[in-house]
Amino acid sequence: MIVIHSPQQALHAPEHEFFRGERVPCFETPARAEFVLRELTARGHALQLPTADSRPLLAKVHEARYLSFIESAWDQWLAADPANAAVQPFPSVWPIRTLRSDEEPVNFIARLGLYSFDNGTPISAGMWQAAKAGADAAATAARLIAAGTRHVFCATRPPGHHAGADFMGGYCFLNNAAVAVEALRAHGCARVAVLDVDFHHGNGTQAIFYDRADVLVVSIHGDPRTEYPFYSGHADETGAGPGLGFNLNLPLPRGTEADAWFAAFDAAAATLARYGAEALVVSLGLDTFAGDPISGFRLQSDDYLRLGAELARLGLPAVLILEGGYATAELGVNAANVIDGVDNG
Ligand code: Q9C
Ligand code: ZN
Repeated sequence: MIVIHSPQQALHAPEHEFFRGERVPCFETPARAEFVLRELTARGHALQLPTADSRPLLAKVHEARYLSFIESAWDQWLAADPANAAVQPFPSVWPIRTLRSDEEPVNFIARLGLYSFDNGTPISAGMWQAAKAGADAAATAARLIAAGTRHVFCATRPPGHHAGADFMGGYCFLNNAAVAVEALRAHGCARVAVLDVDFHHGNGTQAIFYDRADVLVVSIHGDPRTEYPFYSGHADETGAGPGLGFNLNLPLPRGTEADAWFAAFDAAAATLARYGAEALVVSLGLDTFAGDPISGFRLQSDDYLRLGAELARLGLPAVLILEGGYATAELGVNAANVIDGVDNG
């Protein structure tokens, strides 16, 4: 399978995040992509650099003031105080409910809160370059699909499925899956489906397409009653307005093993088949792995070969995009198993 990758991913390397009130080393690291590339290369897959500019697609997916903010966020942080170069910014106040989100605060940390839904998304000096390269990869993959390639994998980070039109969160800044959808549509695919198999509900992708009938979003994830992102991902979220009936959530309890997970996959596949999509975007999170340090499903490495085969069986041209997966040393084998499963399925 063609694999799109940019070395710019390594420019996003924040040191720590907050976990249970403590500062801990980041789970979402450049090493994740390195393990994935190493294994894919060892198995003979061809790497390509992104060649498309995602900028026009980003303008469709995200709000202009949000893009302006994240593109220069690190410079704004340094402008507030040059000593900030050695310190990571985190939001500490958010405009929930009665508070105003129409006015951009002058204070940088307040602006960071305006554009975040958690304090778990560290920004770094190279965040924009890394995230932009990931979005460019998604646009490049969609162009390859439009030119007749069956499957393309974006081995990119930071991930994207928690990022909404005007917010970051869950390690995500730019919604690469949504960029791929818009790119496929710009290339003439009228009906596109997203299948999100990351352990965490892809709240950003859901929100971006929630009122649209031309994009079906299906997600299998940990039940938000107990799992991040908590405030999105319930089964009764089925779309709004013209998009009613075009969003399917399949939440599963913490501890779910392969048999129950693949039963949910069958339900997702049935909905995808009924929709009649022309192309598919897969948000390929691998944090469903039993060894994942921050997630709660129990898939084993061999199950990812089966996942790849099941994805191939959907019979759709597909852009696959790396999302989560934090068992770093096993991430390469798990990702490559999906890719080989698709190729051999
Ligand atoms: N500070 C993805 O898998 N963070 N994102 C938990 C809280 C939430 C995961 C720690 C995990 C986000 C793309
Ligand atoms: Zn995840």
